[in-house]
Amino acid sequence: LGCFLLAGSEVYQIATPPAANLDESKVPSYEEPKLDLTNKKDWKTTQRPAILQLFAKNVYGRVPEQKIPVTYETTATDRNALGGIAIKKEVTLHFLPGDTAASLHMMLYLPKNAKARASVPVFVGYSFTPNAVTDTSAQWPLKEIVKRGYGVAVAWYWDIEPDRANGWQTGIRTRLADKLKIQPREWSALSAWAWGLSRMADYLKTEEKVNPLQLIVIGHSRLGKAALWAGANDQRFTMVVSNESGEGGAALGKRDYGETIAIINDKFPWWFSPNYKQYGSNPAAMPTDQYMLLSLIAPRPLYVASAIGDQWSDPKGEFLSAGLADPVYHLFNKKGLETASMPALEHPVGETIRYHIRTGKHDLTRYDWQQYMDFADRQFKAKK
Ligand code: GTR
Repeated sequence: LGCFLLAGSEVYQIATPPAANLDESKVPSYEEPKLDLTNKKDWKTTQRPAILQLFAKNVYGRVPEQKIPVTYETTATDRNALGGIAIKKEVTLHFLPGDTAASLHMMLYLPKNAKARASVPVFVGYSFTPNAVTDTSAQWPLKEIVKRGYGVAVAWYWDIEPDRANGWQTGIRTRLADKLKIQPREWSALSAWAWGLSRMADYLKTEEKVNPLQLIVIGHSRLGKAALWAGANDQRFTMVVSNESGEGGAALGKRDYGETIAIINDKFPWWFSPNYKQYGSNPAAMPTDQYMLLSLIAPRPLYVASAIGDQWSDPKGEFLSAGLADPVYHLFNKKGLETASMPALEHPVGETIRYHIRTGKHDLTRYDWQQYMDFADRQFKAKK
């Protein structure tokens, strides 16, 4: 009937998931929870906090609000990085005195030619690879980003929690349990990764060359889920980019296409809260859906991107989800996606919510980055 997955001493009970549906004509009808919107004030003071809580309770677990002292150690500075166009700093964020493993190793690249007193917008995100590899990774076209006047702050997500079933035992969920006053099973790997992104933001606020009002949180796939959850919790991220975040990210969970809640909880139970498991067999019972997570980003600029070769992430479900967030943007007199028909390949659409679907497979590409920078240029132009 079901199976048990043992992850350290954590026990997750999961029903064996049915195979994914990848046929649009076989998508069963589904109903989305309705937001009963009234005005901006009510949204900010009542509805938004309530929805955030629902996601913490049912999907990701909490992100602890407890503040802890963090020390910053600059371990290297290269004033001639990326062929001479960037200043590269390597900064370790120490979360626990005397515990070298409770730390995050961040790389920060800033354009060298920025005017003496100017500060720059910065992309903040995790990479799938350790720093030495990320430096030359195709997913991080650092030179091109820096040339366009953006900074990049990037770290390997395994520093916060190794991405495997028992990762929580050696990651910060265990190491910081006392300090943060939260037990490991009250949150999840995704919440831990989101927490780490906020700690990067804390550091960036101390860098005078970084514009504290232009922090763009970005992530691909599972790291896109983390970026969205971080952006929902931490409004210091003034723009949010989801690159093919799919199930548990931008895609609608009640829409049965591609990866499902049952499949993702079966394969990656540690990403989500134990409570999320119950919705695998009954997504209709879920009080939330992912468009509500996107709504929590409002009125900040949001970019949701898909790839045609990445049907597992449900491009259409990501597009529909982005559009369903429009009404909350309207409360702030902002235009959101404003279209019900999916655009052609490589034809980004939308105003404060932007969407594209491109040719190619599941990946974070140069094309994607170019669209994010074009979007950020427009969003931040007035303030640059
Ligand atoms: C897949 C997973 C997706 C996505 C992806 C990734 O295996 O099913 O939800 O997160 O991994 O992170 O590349």
